[in-house]
Amino acid sequence: MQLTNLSARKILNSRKEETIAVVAEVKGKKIEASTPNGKSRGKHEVRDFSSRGIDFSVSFINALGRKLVAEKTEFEKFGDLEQVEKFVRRYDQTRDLSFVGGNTLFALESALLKAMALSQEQELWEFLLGNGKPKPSLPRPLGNCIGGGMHVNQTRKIDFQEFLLLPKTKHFFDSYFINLQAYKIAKDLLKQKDKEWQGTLTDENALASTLDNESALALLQEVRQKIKDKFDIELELGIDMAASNLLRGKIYKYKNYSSTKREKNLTKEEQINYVTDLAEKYSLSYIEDPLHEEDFDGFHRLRKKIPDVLVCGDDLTTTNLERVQKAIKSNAINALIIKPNQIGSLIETKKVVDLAKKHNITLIISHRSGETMDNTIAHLAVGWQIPIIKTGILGKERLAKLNELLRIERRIK
Ligand code: 2PG
Ligand code: MG
Repeated sequence: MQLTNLSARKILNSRKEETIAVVAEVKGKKIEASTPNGKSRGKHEVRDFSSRGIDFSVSFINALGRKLVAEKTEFEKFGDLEQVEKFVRRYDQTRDLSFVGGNTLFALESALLKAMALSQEQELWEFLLGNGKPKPSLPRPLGNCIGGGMHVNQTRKIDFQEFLLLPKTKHFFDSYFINLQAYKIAKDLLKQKDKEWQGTLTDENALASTLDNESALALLQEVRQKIKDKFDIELELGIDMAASNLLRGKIYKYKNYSSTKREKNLTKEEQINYVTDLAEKYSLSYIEDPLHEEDFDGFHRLRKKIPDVLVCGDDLTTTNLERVQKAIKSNAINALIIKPNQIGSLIETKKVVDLAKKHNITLIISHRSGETMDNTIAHLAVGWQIPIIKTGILGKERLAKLNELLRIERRIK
């Protein structure tokens, strides 16, 4: 494939922050890719845009685009992205990609991949899956129903960042439908139980309740029961504690701990016991970042106490091969969040996916809180056969991914 044009421009994400969109032109057709931004970012993520500012990132892509077009560079397969990475590395030798930015590289590589698929008259998921592969399966949607933490801008809010729903169904469509129903039930229950709630939503369109952490979990247990009674479908529950954001010094500080005791400080030991109790009391299936982003040992000790729960690394691992290797070696996780823009490079992201699969780690590909209409992660989920996708329940940027998966499911059938 030879590009006839490759250029970048600034756009706004769902939080009205600036981000990058890249347009590639091939065979007279244009495709676009854009990149989301995180707010509750892990310390070890690469930088989002150039330290010289997003305008510099845009000009960098434009200059690279002119060069690739002028030199008639060929792109046929995923591995060809190495050429782009070599070029970027000539200019940016920093560990955290601070010269060009991880979002810049991710948007660029997503656009090139989409263009390669287009030039072979394939969809991106088909292109990534390759020929002769068995019929792919769709990921299960992990939907954010209630939220708090850094994704909510109000004084009274839940400490945990996300309360997540994972329906157990055979088809993607049914899970998508159940998440919508569960969201509606949760909203009705909140209207009755959360007298202070003004109808506010989180950055990811989850319900920004003012309930304490445990009351929110109890409410979701009710939702789970109602779904069971009405549809006879099991709804698994999870939380993203984003625990690094709770840490002050060596103490986890809660502001909305329980209905009787709003403020509460927990040591590492107490935090491990608290999470264990919550997992048992509310039969949680999934817990993301239950301890802070440097505490591999804490993750490991928690894992031993709740062996049947998915203990997932996000800020802990930041889609970084070395950190994922360390997490696997120290038996800190059995589940892993994949966010390509945490590391920037799709080649590195794929290495992380392959390593995790080799070690039977359950993978979850994830949106960011500040999203765009881009649907690349939906295609990566199918093309790389990732079993779970975390991408909210409502809002046009989240639906852009979910609707794309619905479409792919119909095509595969
Ligand atoms: C998370 C993400 C997405 P952010 O912590 O899992 O939900 O948040 O994109 O703000 O880092
Ligand atoms: Mg997270």
